[in-house]
Amino acid sequence: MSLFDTLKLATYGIVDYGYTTEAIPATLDNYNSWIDDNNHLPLVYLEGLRQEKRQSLKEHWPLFESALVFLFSYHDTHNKLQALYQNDPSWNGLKLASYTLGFEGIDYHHKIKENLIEIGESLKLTHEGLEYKLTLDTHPVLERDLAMRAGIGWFGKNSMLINRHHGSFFIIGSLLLNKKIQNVELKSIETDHCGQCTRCIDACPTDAIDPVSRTIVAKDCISTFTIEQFRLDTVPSEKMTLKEGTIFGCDICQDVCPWNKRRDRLQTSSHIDFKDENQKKILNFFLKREVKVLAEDLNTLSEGAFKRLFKNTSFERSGRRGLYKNIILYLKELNILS
Ligand code: B12
Ligand code: SF4
Ligand code: SF4
Repeated sequence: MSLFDTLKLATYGIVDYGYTTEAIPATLDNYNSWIDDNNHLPLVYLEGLRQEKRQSLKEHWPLFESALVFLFSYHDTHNKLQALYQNDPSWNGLKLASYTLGFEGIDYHHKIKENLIEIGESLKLTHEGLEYKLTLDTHPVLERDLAMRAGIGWFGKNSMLINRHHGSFFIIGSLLLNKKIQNVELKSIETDHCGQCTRCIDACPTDAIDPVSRTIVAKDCISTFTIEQFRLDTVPSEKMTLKEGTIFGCDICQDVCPWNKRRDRLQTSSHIDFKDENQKKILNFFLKREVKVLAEDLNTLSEGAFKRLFKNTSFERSGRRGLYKNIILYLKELNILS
């Protein structure tokens, strides 16, 4: 039986996994020069001590010997959201990053963390003396590079890690291990499959993708502005636009990618059937009401009330104020507000 089956990985929505013993990122120089060129700003948490820790997994966790890297897909949710944007007459024109509705509408930092702990604990049962440490987005680890080293994808020109069979709509979650483990299939490093394509570069509304370095200029990315800069009152990049309705995160450079389109076609269900309570709450609050009414609600709700309403969702972290700021910019750009 493969490790995939033994660990019941499919039950967690994992679509692929890989294994590596390499502690040092293969594209470290690219990361360091990205920081030196200040392309990370305003994301200062990527520099300093956290930059040093990213230089090697042993800097982050001295016990590191190997890693299992998992891809947690939310492509199905992405398809349902696309169906809603295309076919639901009650949709108000706003768009949310599709990961916010994936994972039952629960913040993936919580949901996938639980999954990783369960997988780690079951690995311990069969590997004496095994210890693990998980890495999931917020840890000082170059996770796309880790997945690349594990042989489960390449860096697209949009800077996403793309998997040949599963596209890029997935979250990377990994277990760092204090031992090397046996009976794991080793995958060879994936080659570049972007070829001459430039669809993501052409589609990005803010020209945030640097085609030469294959990285993005963080300050120009809608995702930075709408998710990370939630305390701002001003618009720091002259390129910023939310005209397309992207009020929380942005999927545009992935929507257009042929490697996701291929996956879209393989998906059998694309009904707009969001069943989970959190999903329904998010949809009804953000995507199904007149945008001006939504803005008024966000303006009058207290921060505490908003956090209670969206507890355990991706919106709890960013809070009310950031979303209000995003929606006001959208309304102004559409000349609905002056
Ligand atoms: C900071 C950050 C952001 C920033 C900056 C993104 C960026 N592209 O750098 C912002 C806020 C903009 C952001 C946005 C998003 N993010 Co984010 N983010 C991160 C975080 C915390 C660090 C990324 C980082 O180190 N960036 C620095 C750049 C230089 O490194 P890199 O992106 O890993 O790119 C490598 C390659 O590009 C390579 N490289 C560089 N130049 C070149 C040139 C060549 C020729 C080659 C071959 C390689 C190469 O070197 C780099 C270093 O290894 C990671 C989690 C983590 N701990 O890694 C999540 C992560 C990258 N984000 C993720 C997601 C889902 C998103 C969004 C889709 C969310 C959304 N819907 O809005 C968008 C996508 C925007 C985009 N096109 O990248 C996922 C990506 C999954 C995937 N399939 O790749 C991650 C891995 C989180 C996770 N655990 O799943 N994010
Ligand atoms: S996430 Fe949106 S703004 Fe950022 S690079 Fe992709 S298309 Fe551009
Ligand atoms: S849209 Fe084209 S260039 Fe961009 S990541 Fe996908 S295949 Fe690569």
